[in-house]
Amino acid sequence: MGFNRIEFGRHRLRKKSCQSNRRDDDRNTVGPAMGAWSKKLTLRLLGFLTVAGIFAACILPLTGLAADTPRRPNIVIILADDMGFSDVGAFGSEIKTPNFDSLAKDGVRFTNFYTHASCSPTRSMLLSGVDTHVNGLGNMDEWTAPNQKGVPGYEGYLNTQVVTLPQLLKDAGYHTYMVGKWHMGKAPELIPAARGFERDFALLDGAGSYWDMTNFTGGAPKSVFTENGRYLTELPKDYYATKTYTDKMIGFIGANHGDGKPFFAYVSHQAPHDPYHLPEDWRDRHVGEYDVGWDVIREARLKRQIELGIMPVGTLLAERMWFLPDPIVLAPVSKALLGKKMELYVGMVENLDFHVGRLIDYLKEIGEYENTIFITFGDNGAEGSDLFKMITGTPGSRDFLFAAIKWNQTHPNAWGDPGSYIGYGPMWAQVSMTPFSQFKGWLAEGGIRNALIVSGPAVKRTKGSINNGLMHVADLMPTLLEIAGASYPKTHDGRELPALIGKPWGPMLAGQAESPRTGQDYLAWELFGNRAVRQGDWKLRWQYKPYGKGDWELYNVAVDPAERNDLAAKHPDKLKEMLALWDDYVQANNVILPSRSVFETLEDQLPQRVPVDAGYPALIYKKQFEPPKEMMADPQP
Ligand SMILES: [Ca+2]
Repeated sequence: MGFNRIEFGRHRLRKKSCQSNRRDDDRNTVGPAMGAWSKKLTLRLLGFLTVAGIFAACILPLTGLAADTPRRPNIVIILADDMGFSDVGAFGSEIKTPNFDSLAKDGVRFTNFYTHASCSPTRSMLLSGVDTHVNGLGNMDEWTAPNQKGVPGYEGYLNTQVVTLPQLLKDAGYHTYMVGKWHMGKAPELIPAARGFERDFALLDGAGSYWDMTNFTGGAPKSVFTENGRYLTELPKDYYATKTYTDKMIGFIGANHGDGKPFFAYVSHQAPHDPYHLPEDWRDRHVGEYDVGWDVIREARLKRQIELGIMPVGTLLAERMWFLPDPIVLAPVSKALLGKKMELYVGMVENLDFHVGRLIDYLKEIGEYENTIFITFGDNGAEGSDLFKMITGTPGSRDFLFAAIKWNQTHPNAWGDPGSYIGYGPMWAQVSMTPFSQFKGWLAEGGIRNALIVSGPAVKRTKGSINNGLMHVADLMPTLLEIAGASYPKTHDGRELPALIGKPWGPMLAGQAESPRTGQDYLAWELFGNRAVRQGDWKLRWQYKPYGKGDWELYNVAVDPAERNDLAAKHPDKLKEMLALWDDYVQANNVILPSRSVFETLEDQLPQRVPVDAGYPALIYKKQFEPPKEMMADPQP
């Protein structure tokens, strides 16, 4: 029996049997109620102590044991924006991420962890534990369909029907701090300070410049920031997003350090979301290393994943997407320019890792590292869409003109500077999502499966080990409440709260279970009209053409994580079973498929095939015309 579990049980007992002896600081150690897992243990302990005598239980706090009462752990969530499954070294990357890797070495890596396919839907489930179609992010604000407008659950921000994780942790006696990207509402009642964060330094938008307040469109040209509940008029001097967020978080933690309260730190980085803005000394650390192109890097990553045990032996890569060229056909200058985009992305990840390391070092310095749970992951698949093209729109339009003025640093020597906008494109997004297919925005594994690392006092599994249990971002609410000794209430501020969809990780982190889910539990997603369900090894999927078939597809993702082999026709019974789960999900969460989708015309926009055949396109392969030598002559005077 793990140390933590005994502690939980003992305190629970103490609270029940010796109310009068309870001191104030006990309240921070014991919550009003425990999860089922802790309750079971409590009952077991109660049985034991009946024999030992209630008297003994009552004097326990008065003896030496009270002195070593463990403090509740601090909780740090490091959320990376659009970072892919295979982008940290511990998950098979060649990118240098010593700090993420050190957390993996001290903790456990999880290979079957799911988020949602884009930023705000994931974040809404992280902080509420409630399904997106209930919590307000049934669609992204930016893409709400006409038939979803005005429907509860589709507000486009984290609605006020839900209670947030920081609010409940604050109620349970935690300090609650957040830095970085918020993306869940800008009105005063929706900002971090109104949703349970005691201190914040937050970018309320979904993205923007890393150097200043420049945003993307003529309609909303300025990023909105808050600090401790006030909207900022300007940014601090020497602002650089990743660095400033880290500095602010260190400041928040330091300001209250030593007051006996644990803290919850939500470190919601903007990096490595595009545009790739980087200090100069981080831009040129890998010059030329990616000129080999995407196929070689992807193969090398899968090889390492298999060696590490992240992917099973025999795993196949997703096919290169049909509209992407084999890098072999590209001219050297194209390879170098496309490679340079990846170099910048790699710089973004390495710079992020550096600042994560600063936070780790700070916690070590003040003696808090050992008592801190770290949870790190990316919020969705890597970004394969051309966001800049979406932003600039049609030549002559307002947004196009805005970009021409504010985002005009297009020369490769300026990439990384203010005013430059570089994203790495679908070819490199596929690399980031090795071995999966597709990327952010889609419900293929490449859109929703991410690399999760958990380390710290709650983790009793072998350090550095890997687990394949089926997990979900909404699990964090019940998991962290349990760790804090708190519980999810039925009502908050007089309103009835929606049900949690997640499962607590306690038994799994303690090494007593391999997954928080039984074979009967399922996960489901809907975004932009695409749909998916996962139960056990099976995955059901419906996606718009040409990323999907415009029909239901069925995969065994345990043996086919790249979703290469559609088994819908081969397993009609399984298909039917999974469709019933989809119906159940729709019913339970009021899923309204959008009448308009950002993806509905995609089939017309993308090329049907890529020009990789020998001799095509003619322009690339055209040879210099050499006239017959005997017909050549000098110009006449
Ligand atoms: Ca994101």
